[in-house]
Amino acid sequence: MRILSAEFTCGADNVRSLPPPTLGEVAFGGRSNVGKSTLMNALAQRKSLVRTSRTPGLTRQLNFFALTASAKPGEEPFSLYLVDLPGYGFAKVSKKEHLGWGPLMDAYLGQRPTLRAVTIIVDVRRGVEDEDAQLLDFLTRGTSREAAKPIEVLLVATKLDKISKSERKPALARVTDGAKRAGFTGKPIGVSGETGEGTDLLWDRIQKAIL
Ligand SMILES: Nc1nc2c(ncn2[C@@H]2O[C@H](COP(=O)(O)OP(=O)(O)O)[C@@H](O)[C@H]2O)c(=O)[nH]1
Ligand SMILES: [Mg+2]
Repeated sequence: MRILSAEFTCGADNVRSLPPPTLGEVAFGGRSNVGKSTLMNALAQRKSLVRTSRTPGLTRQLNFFALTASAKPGEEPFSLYLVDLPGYGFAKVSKKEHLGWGPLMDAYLGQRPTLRAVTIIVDVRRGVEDEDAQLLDFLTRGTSREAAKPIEVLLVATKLDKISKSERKPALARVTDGAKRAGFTGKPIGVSGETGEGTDLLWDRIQKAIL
């Protein structure tokens, strides 16, 4: 994928501050520190479009990044938003916030008309954990989006570079099994945000979901 432009558009901490629903959107969710920002930067082919850190962030807002990309030279470019969802599974988040996704996430995931795909990122070494399973379950039930088009769920196992070649197959099989228990029957896409491995395949899936 050739990225022709990538820029931060806005952050939204309530439904009214969401940008107008003009471009197709792919949202990224995952536990804090799973490697979400690193993967989004790898997809955008930018070093620091999305801030990365060693300390899990407290940001509760949705951040929108507008990208224009072209799959092959001479092919019509397309535009989309990558949407950074708040990281979950962070112990310092209050008990109250922990229960449920909060009104913004509920409204966004349940009703956003331009939301085409949600990428759920798990650590290939840890597999599908409780909150990943909750999100998978919420998205695959589908009933929560009566008013809007169904969305594609993309399950991504990242930090593939952290395990040896021989560990990959069993680790990915564990991710597949964990997802199945949450009602998701697809296969995970193995990637590394660090080396960029697997991001071409992920882009293919994103492009298909957007167009
Ligand atoms: N080895 C390796 N480290 C990664 C990878 N992705 C992220 N990291 C590291 O994991 C930490 C958290 O990454 P970040 O992208 O900020 O996570 P986020 O909280 O999910 O946005 C950082 O120290 C990254 O350098 C990866 O694919 N491979
Ligand atoms: Mg981040």
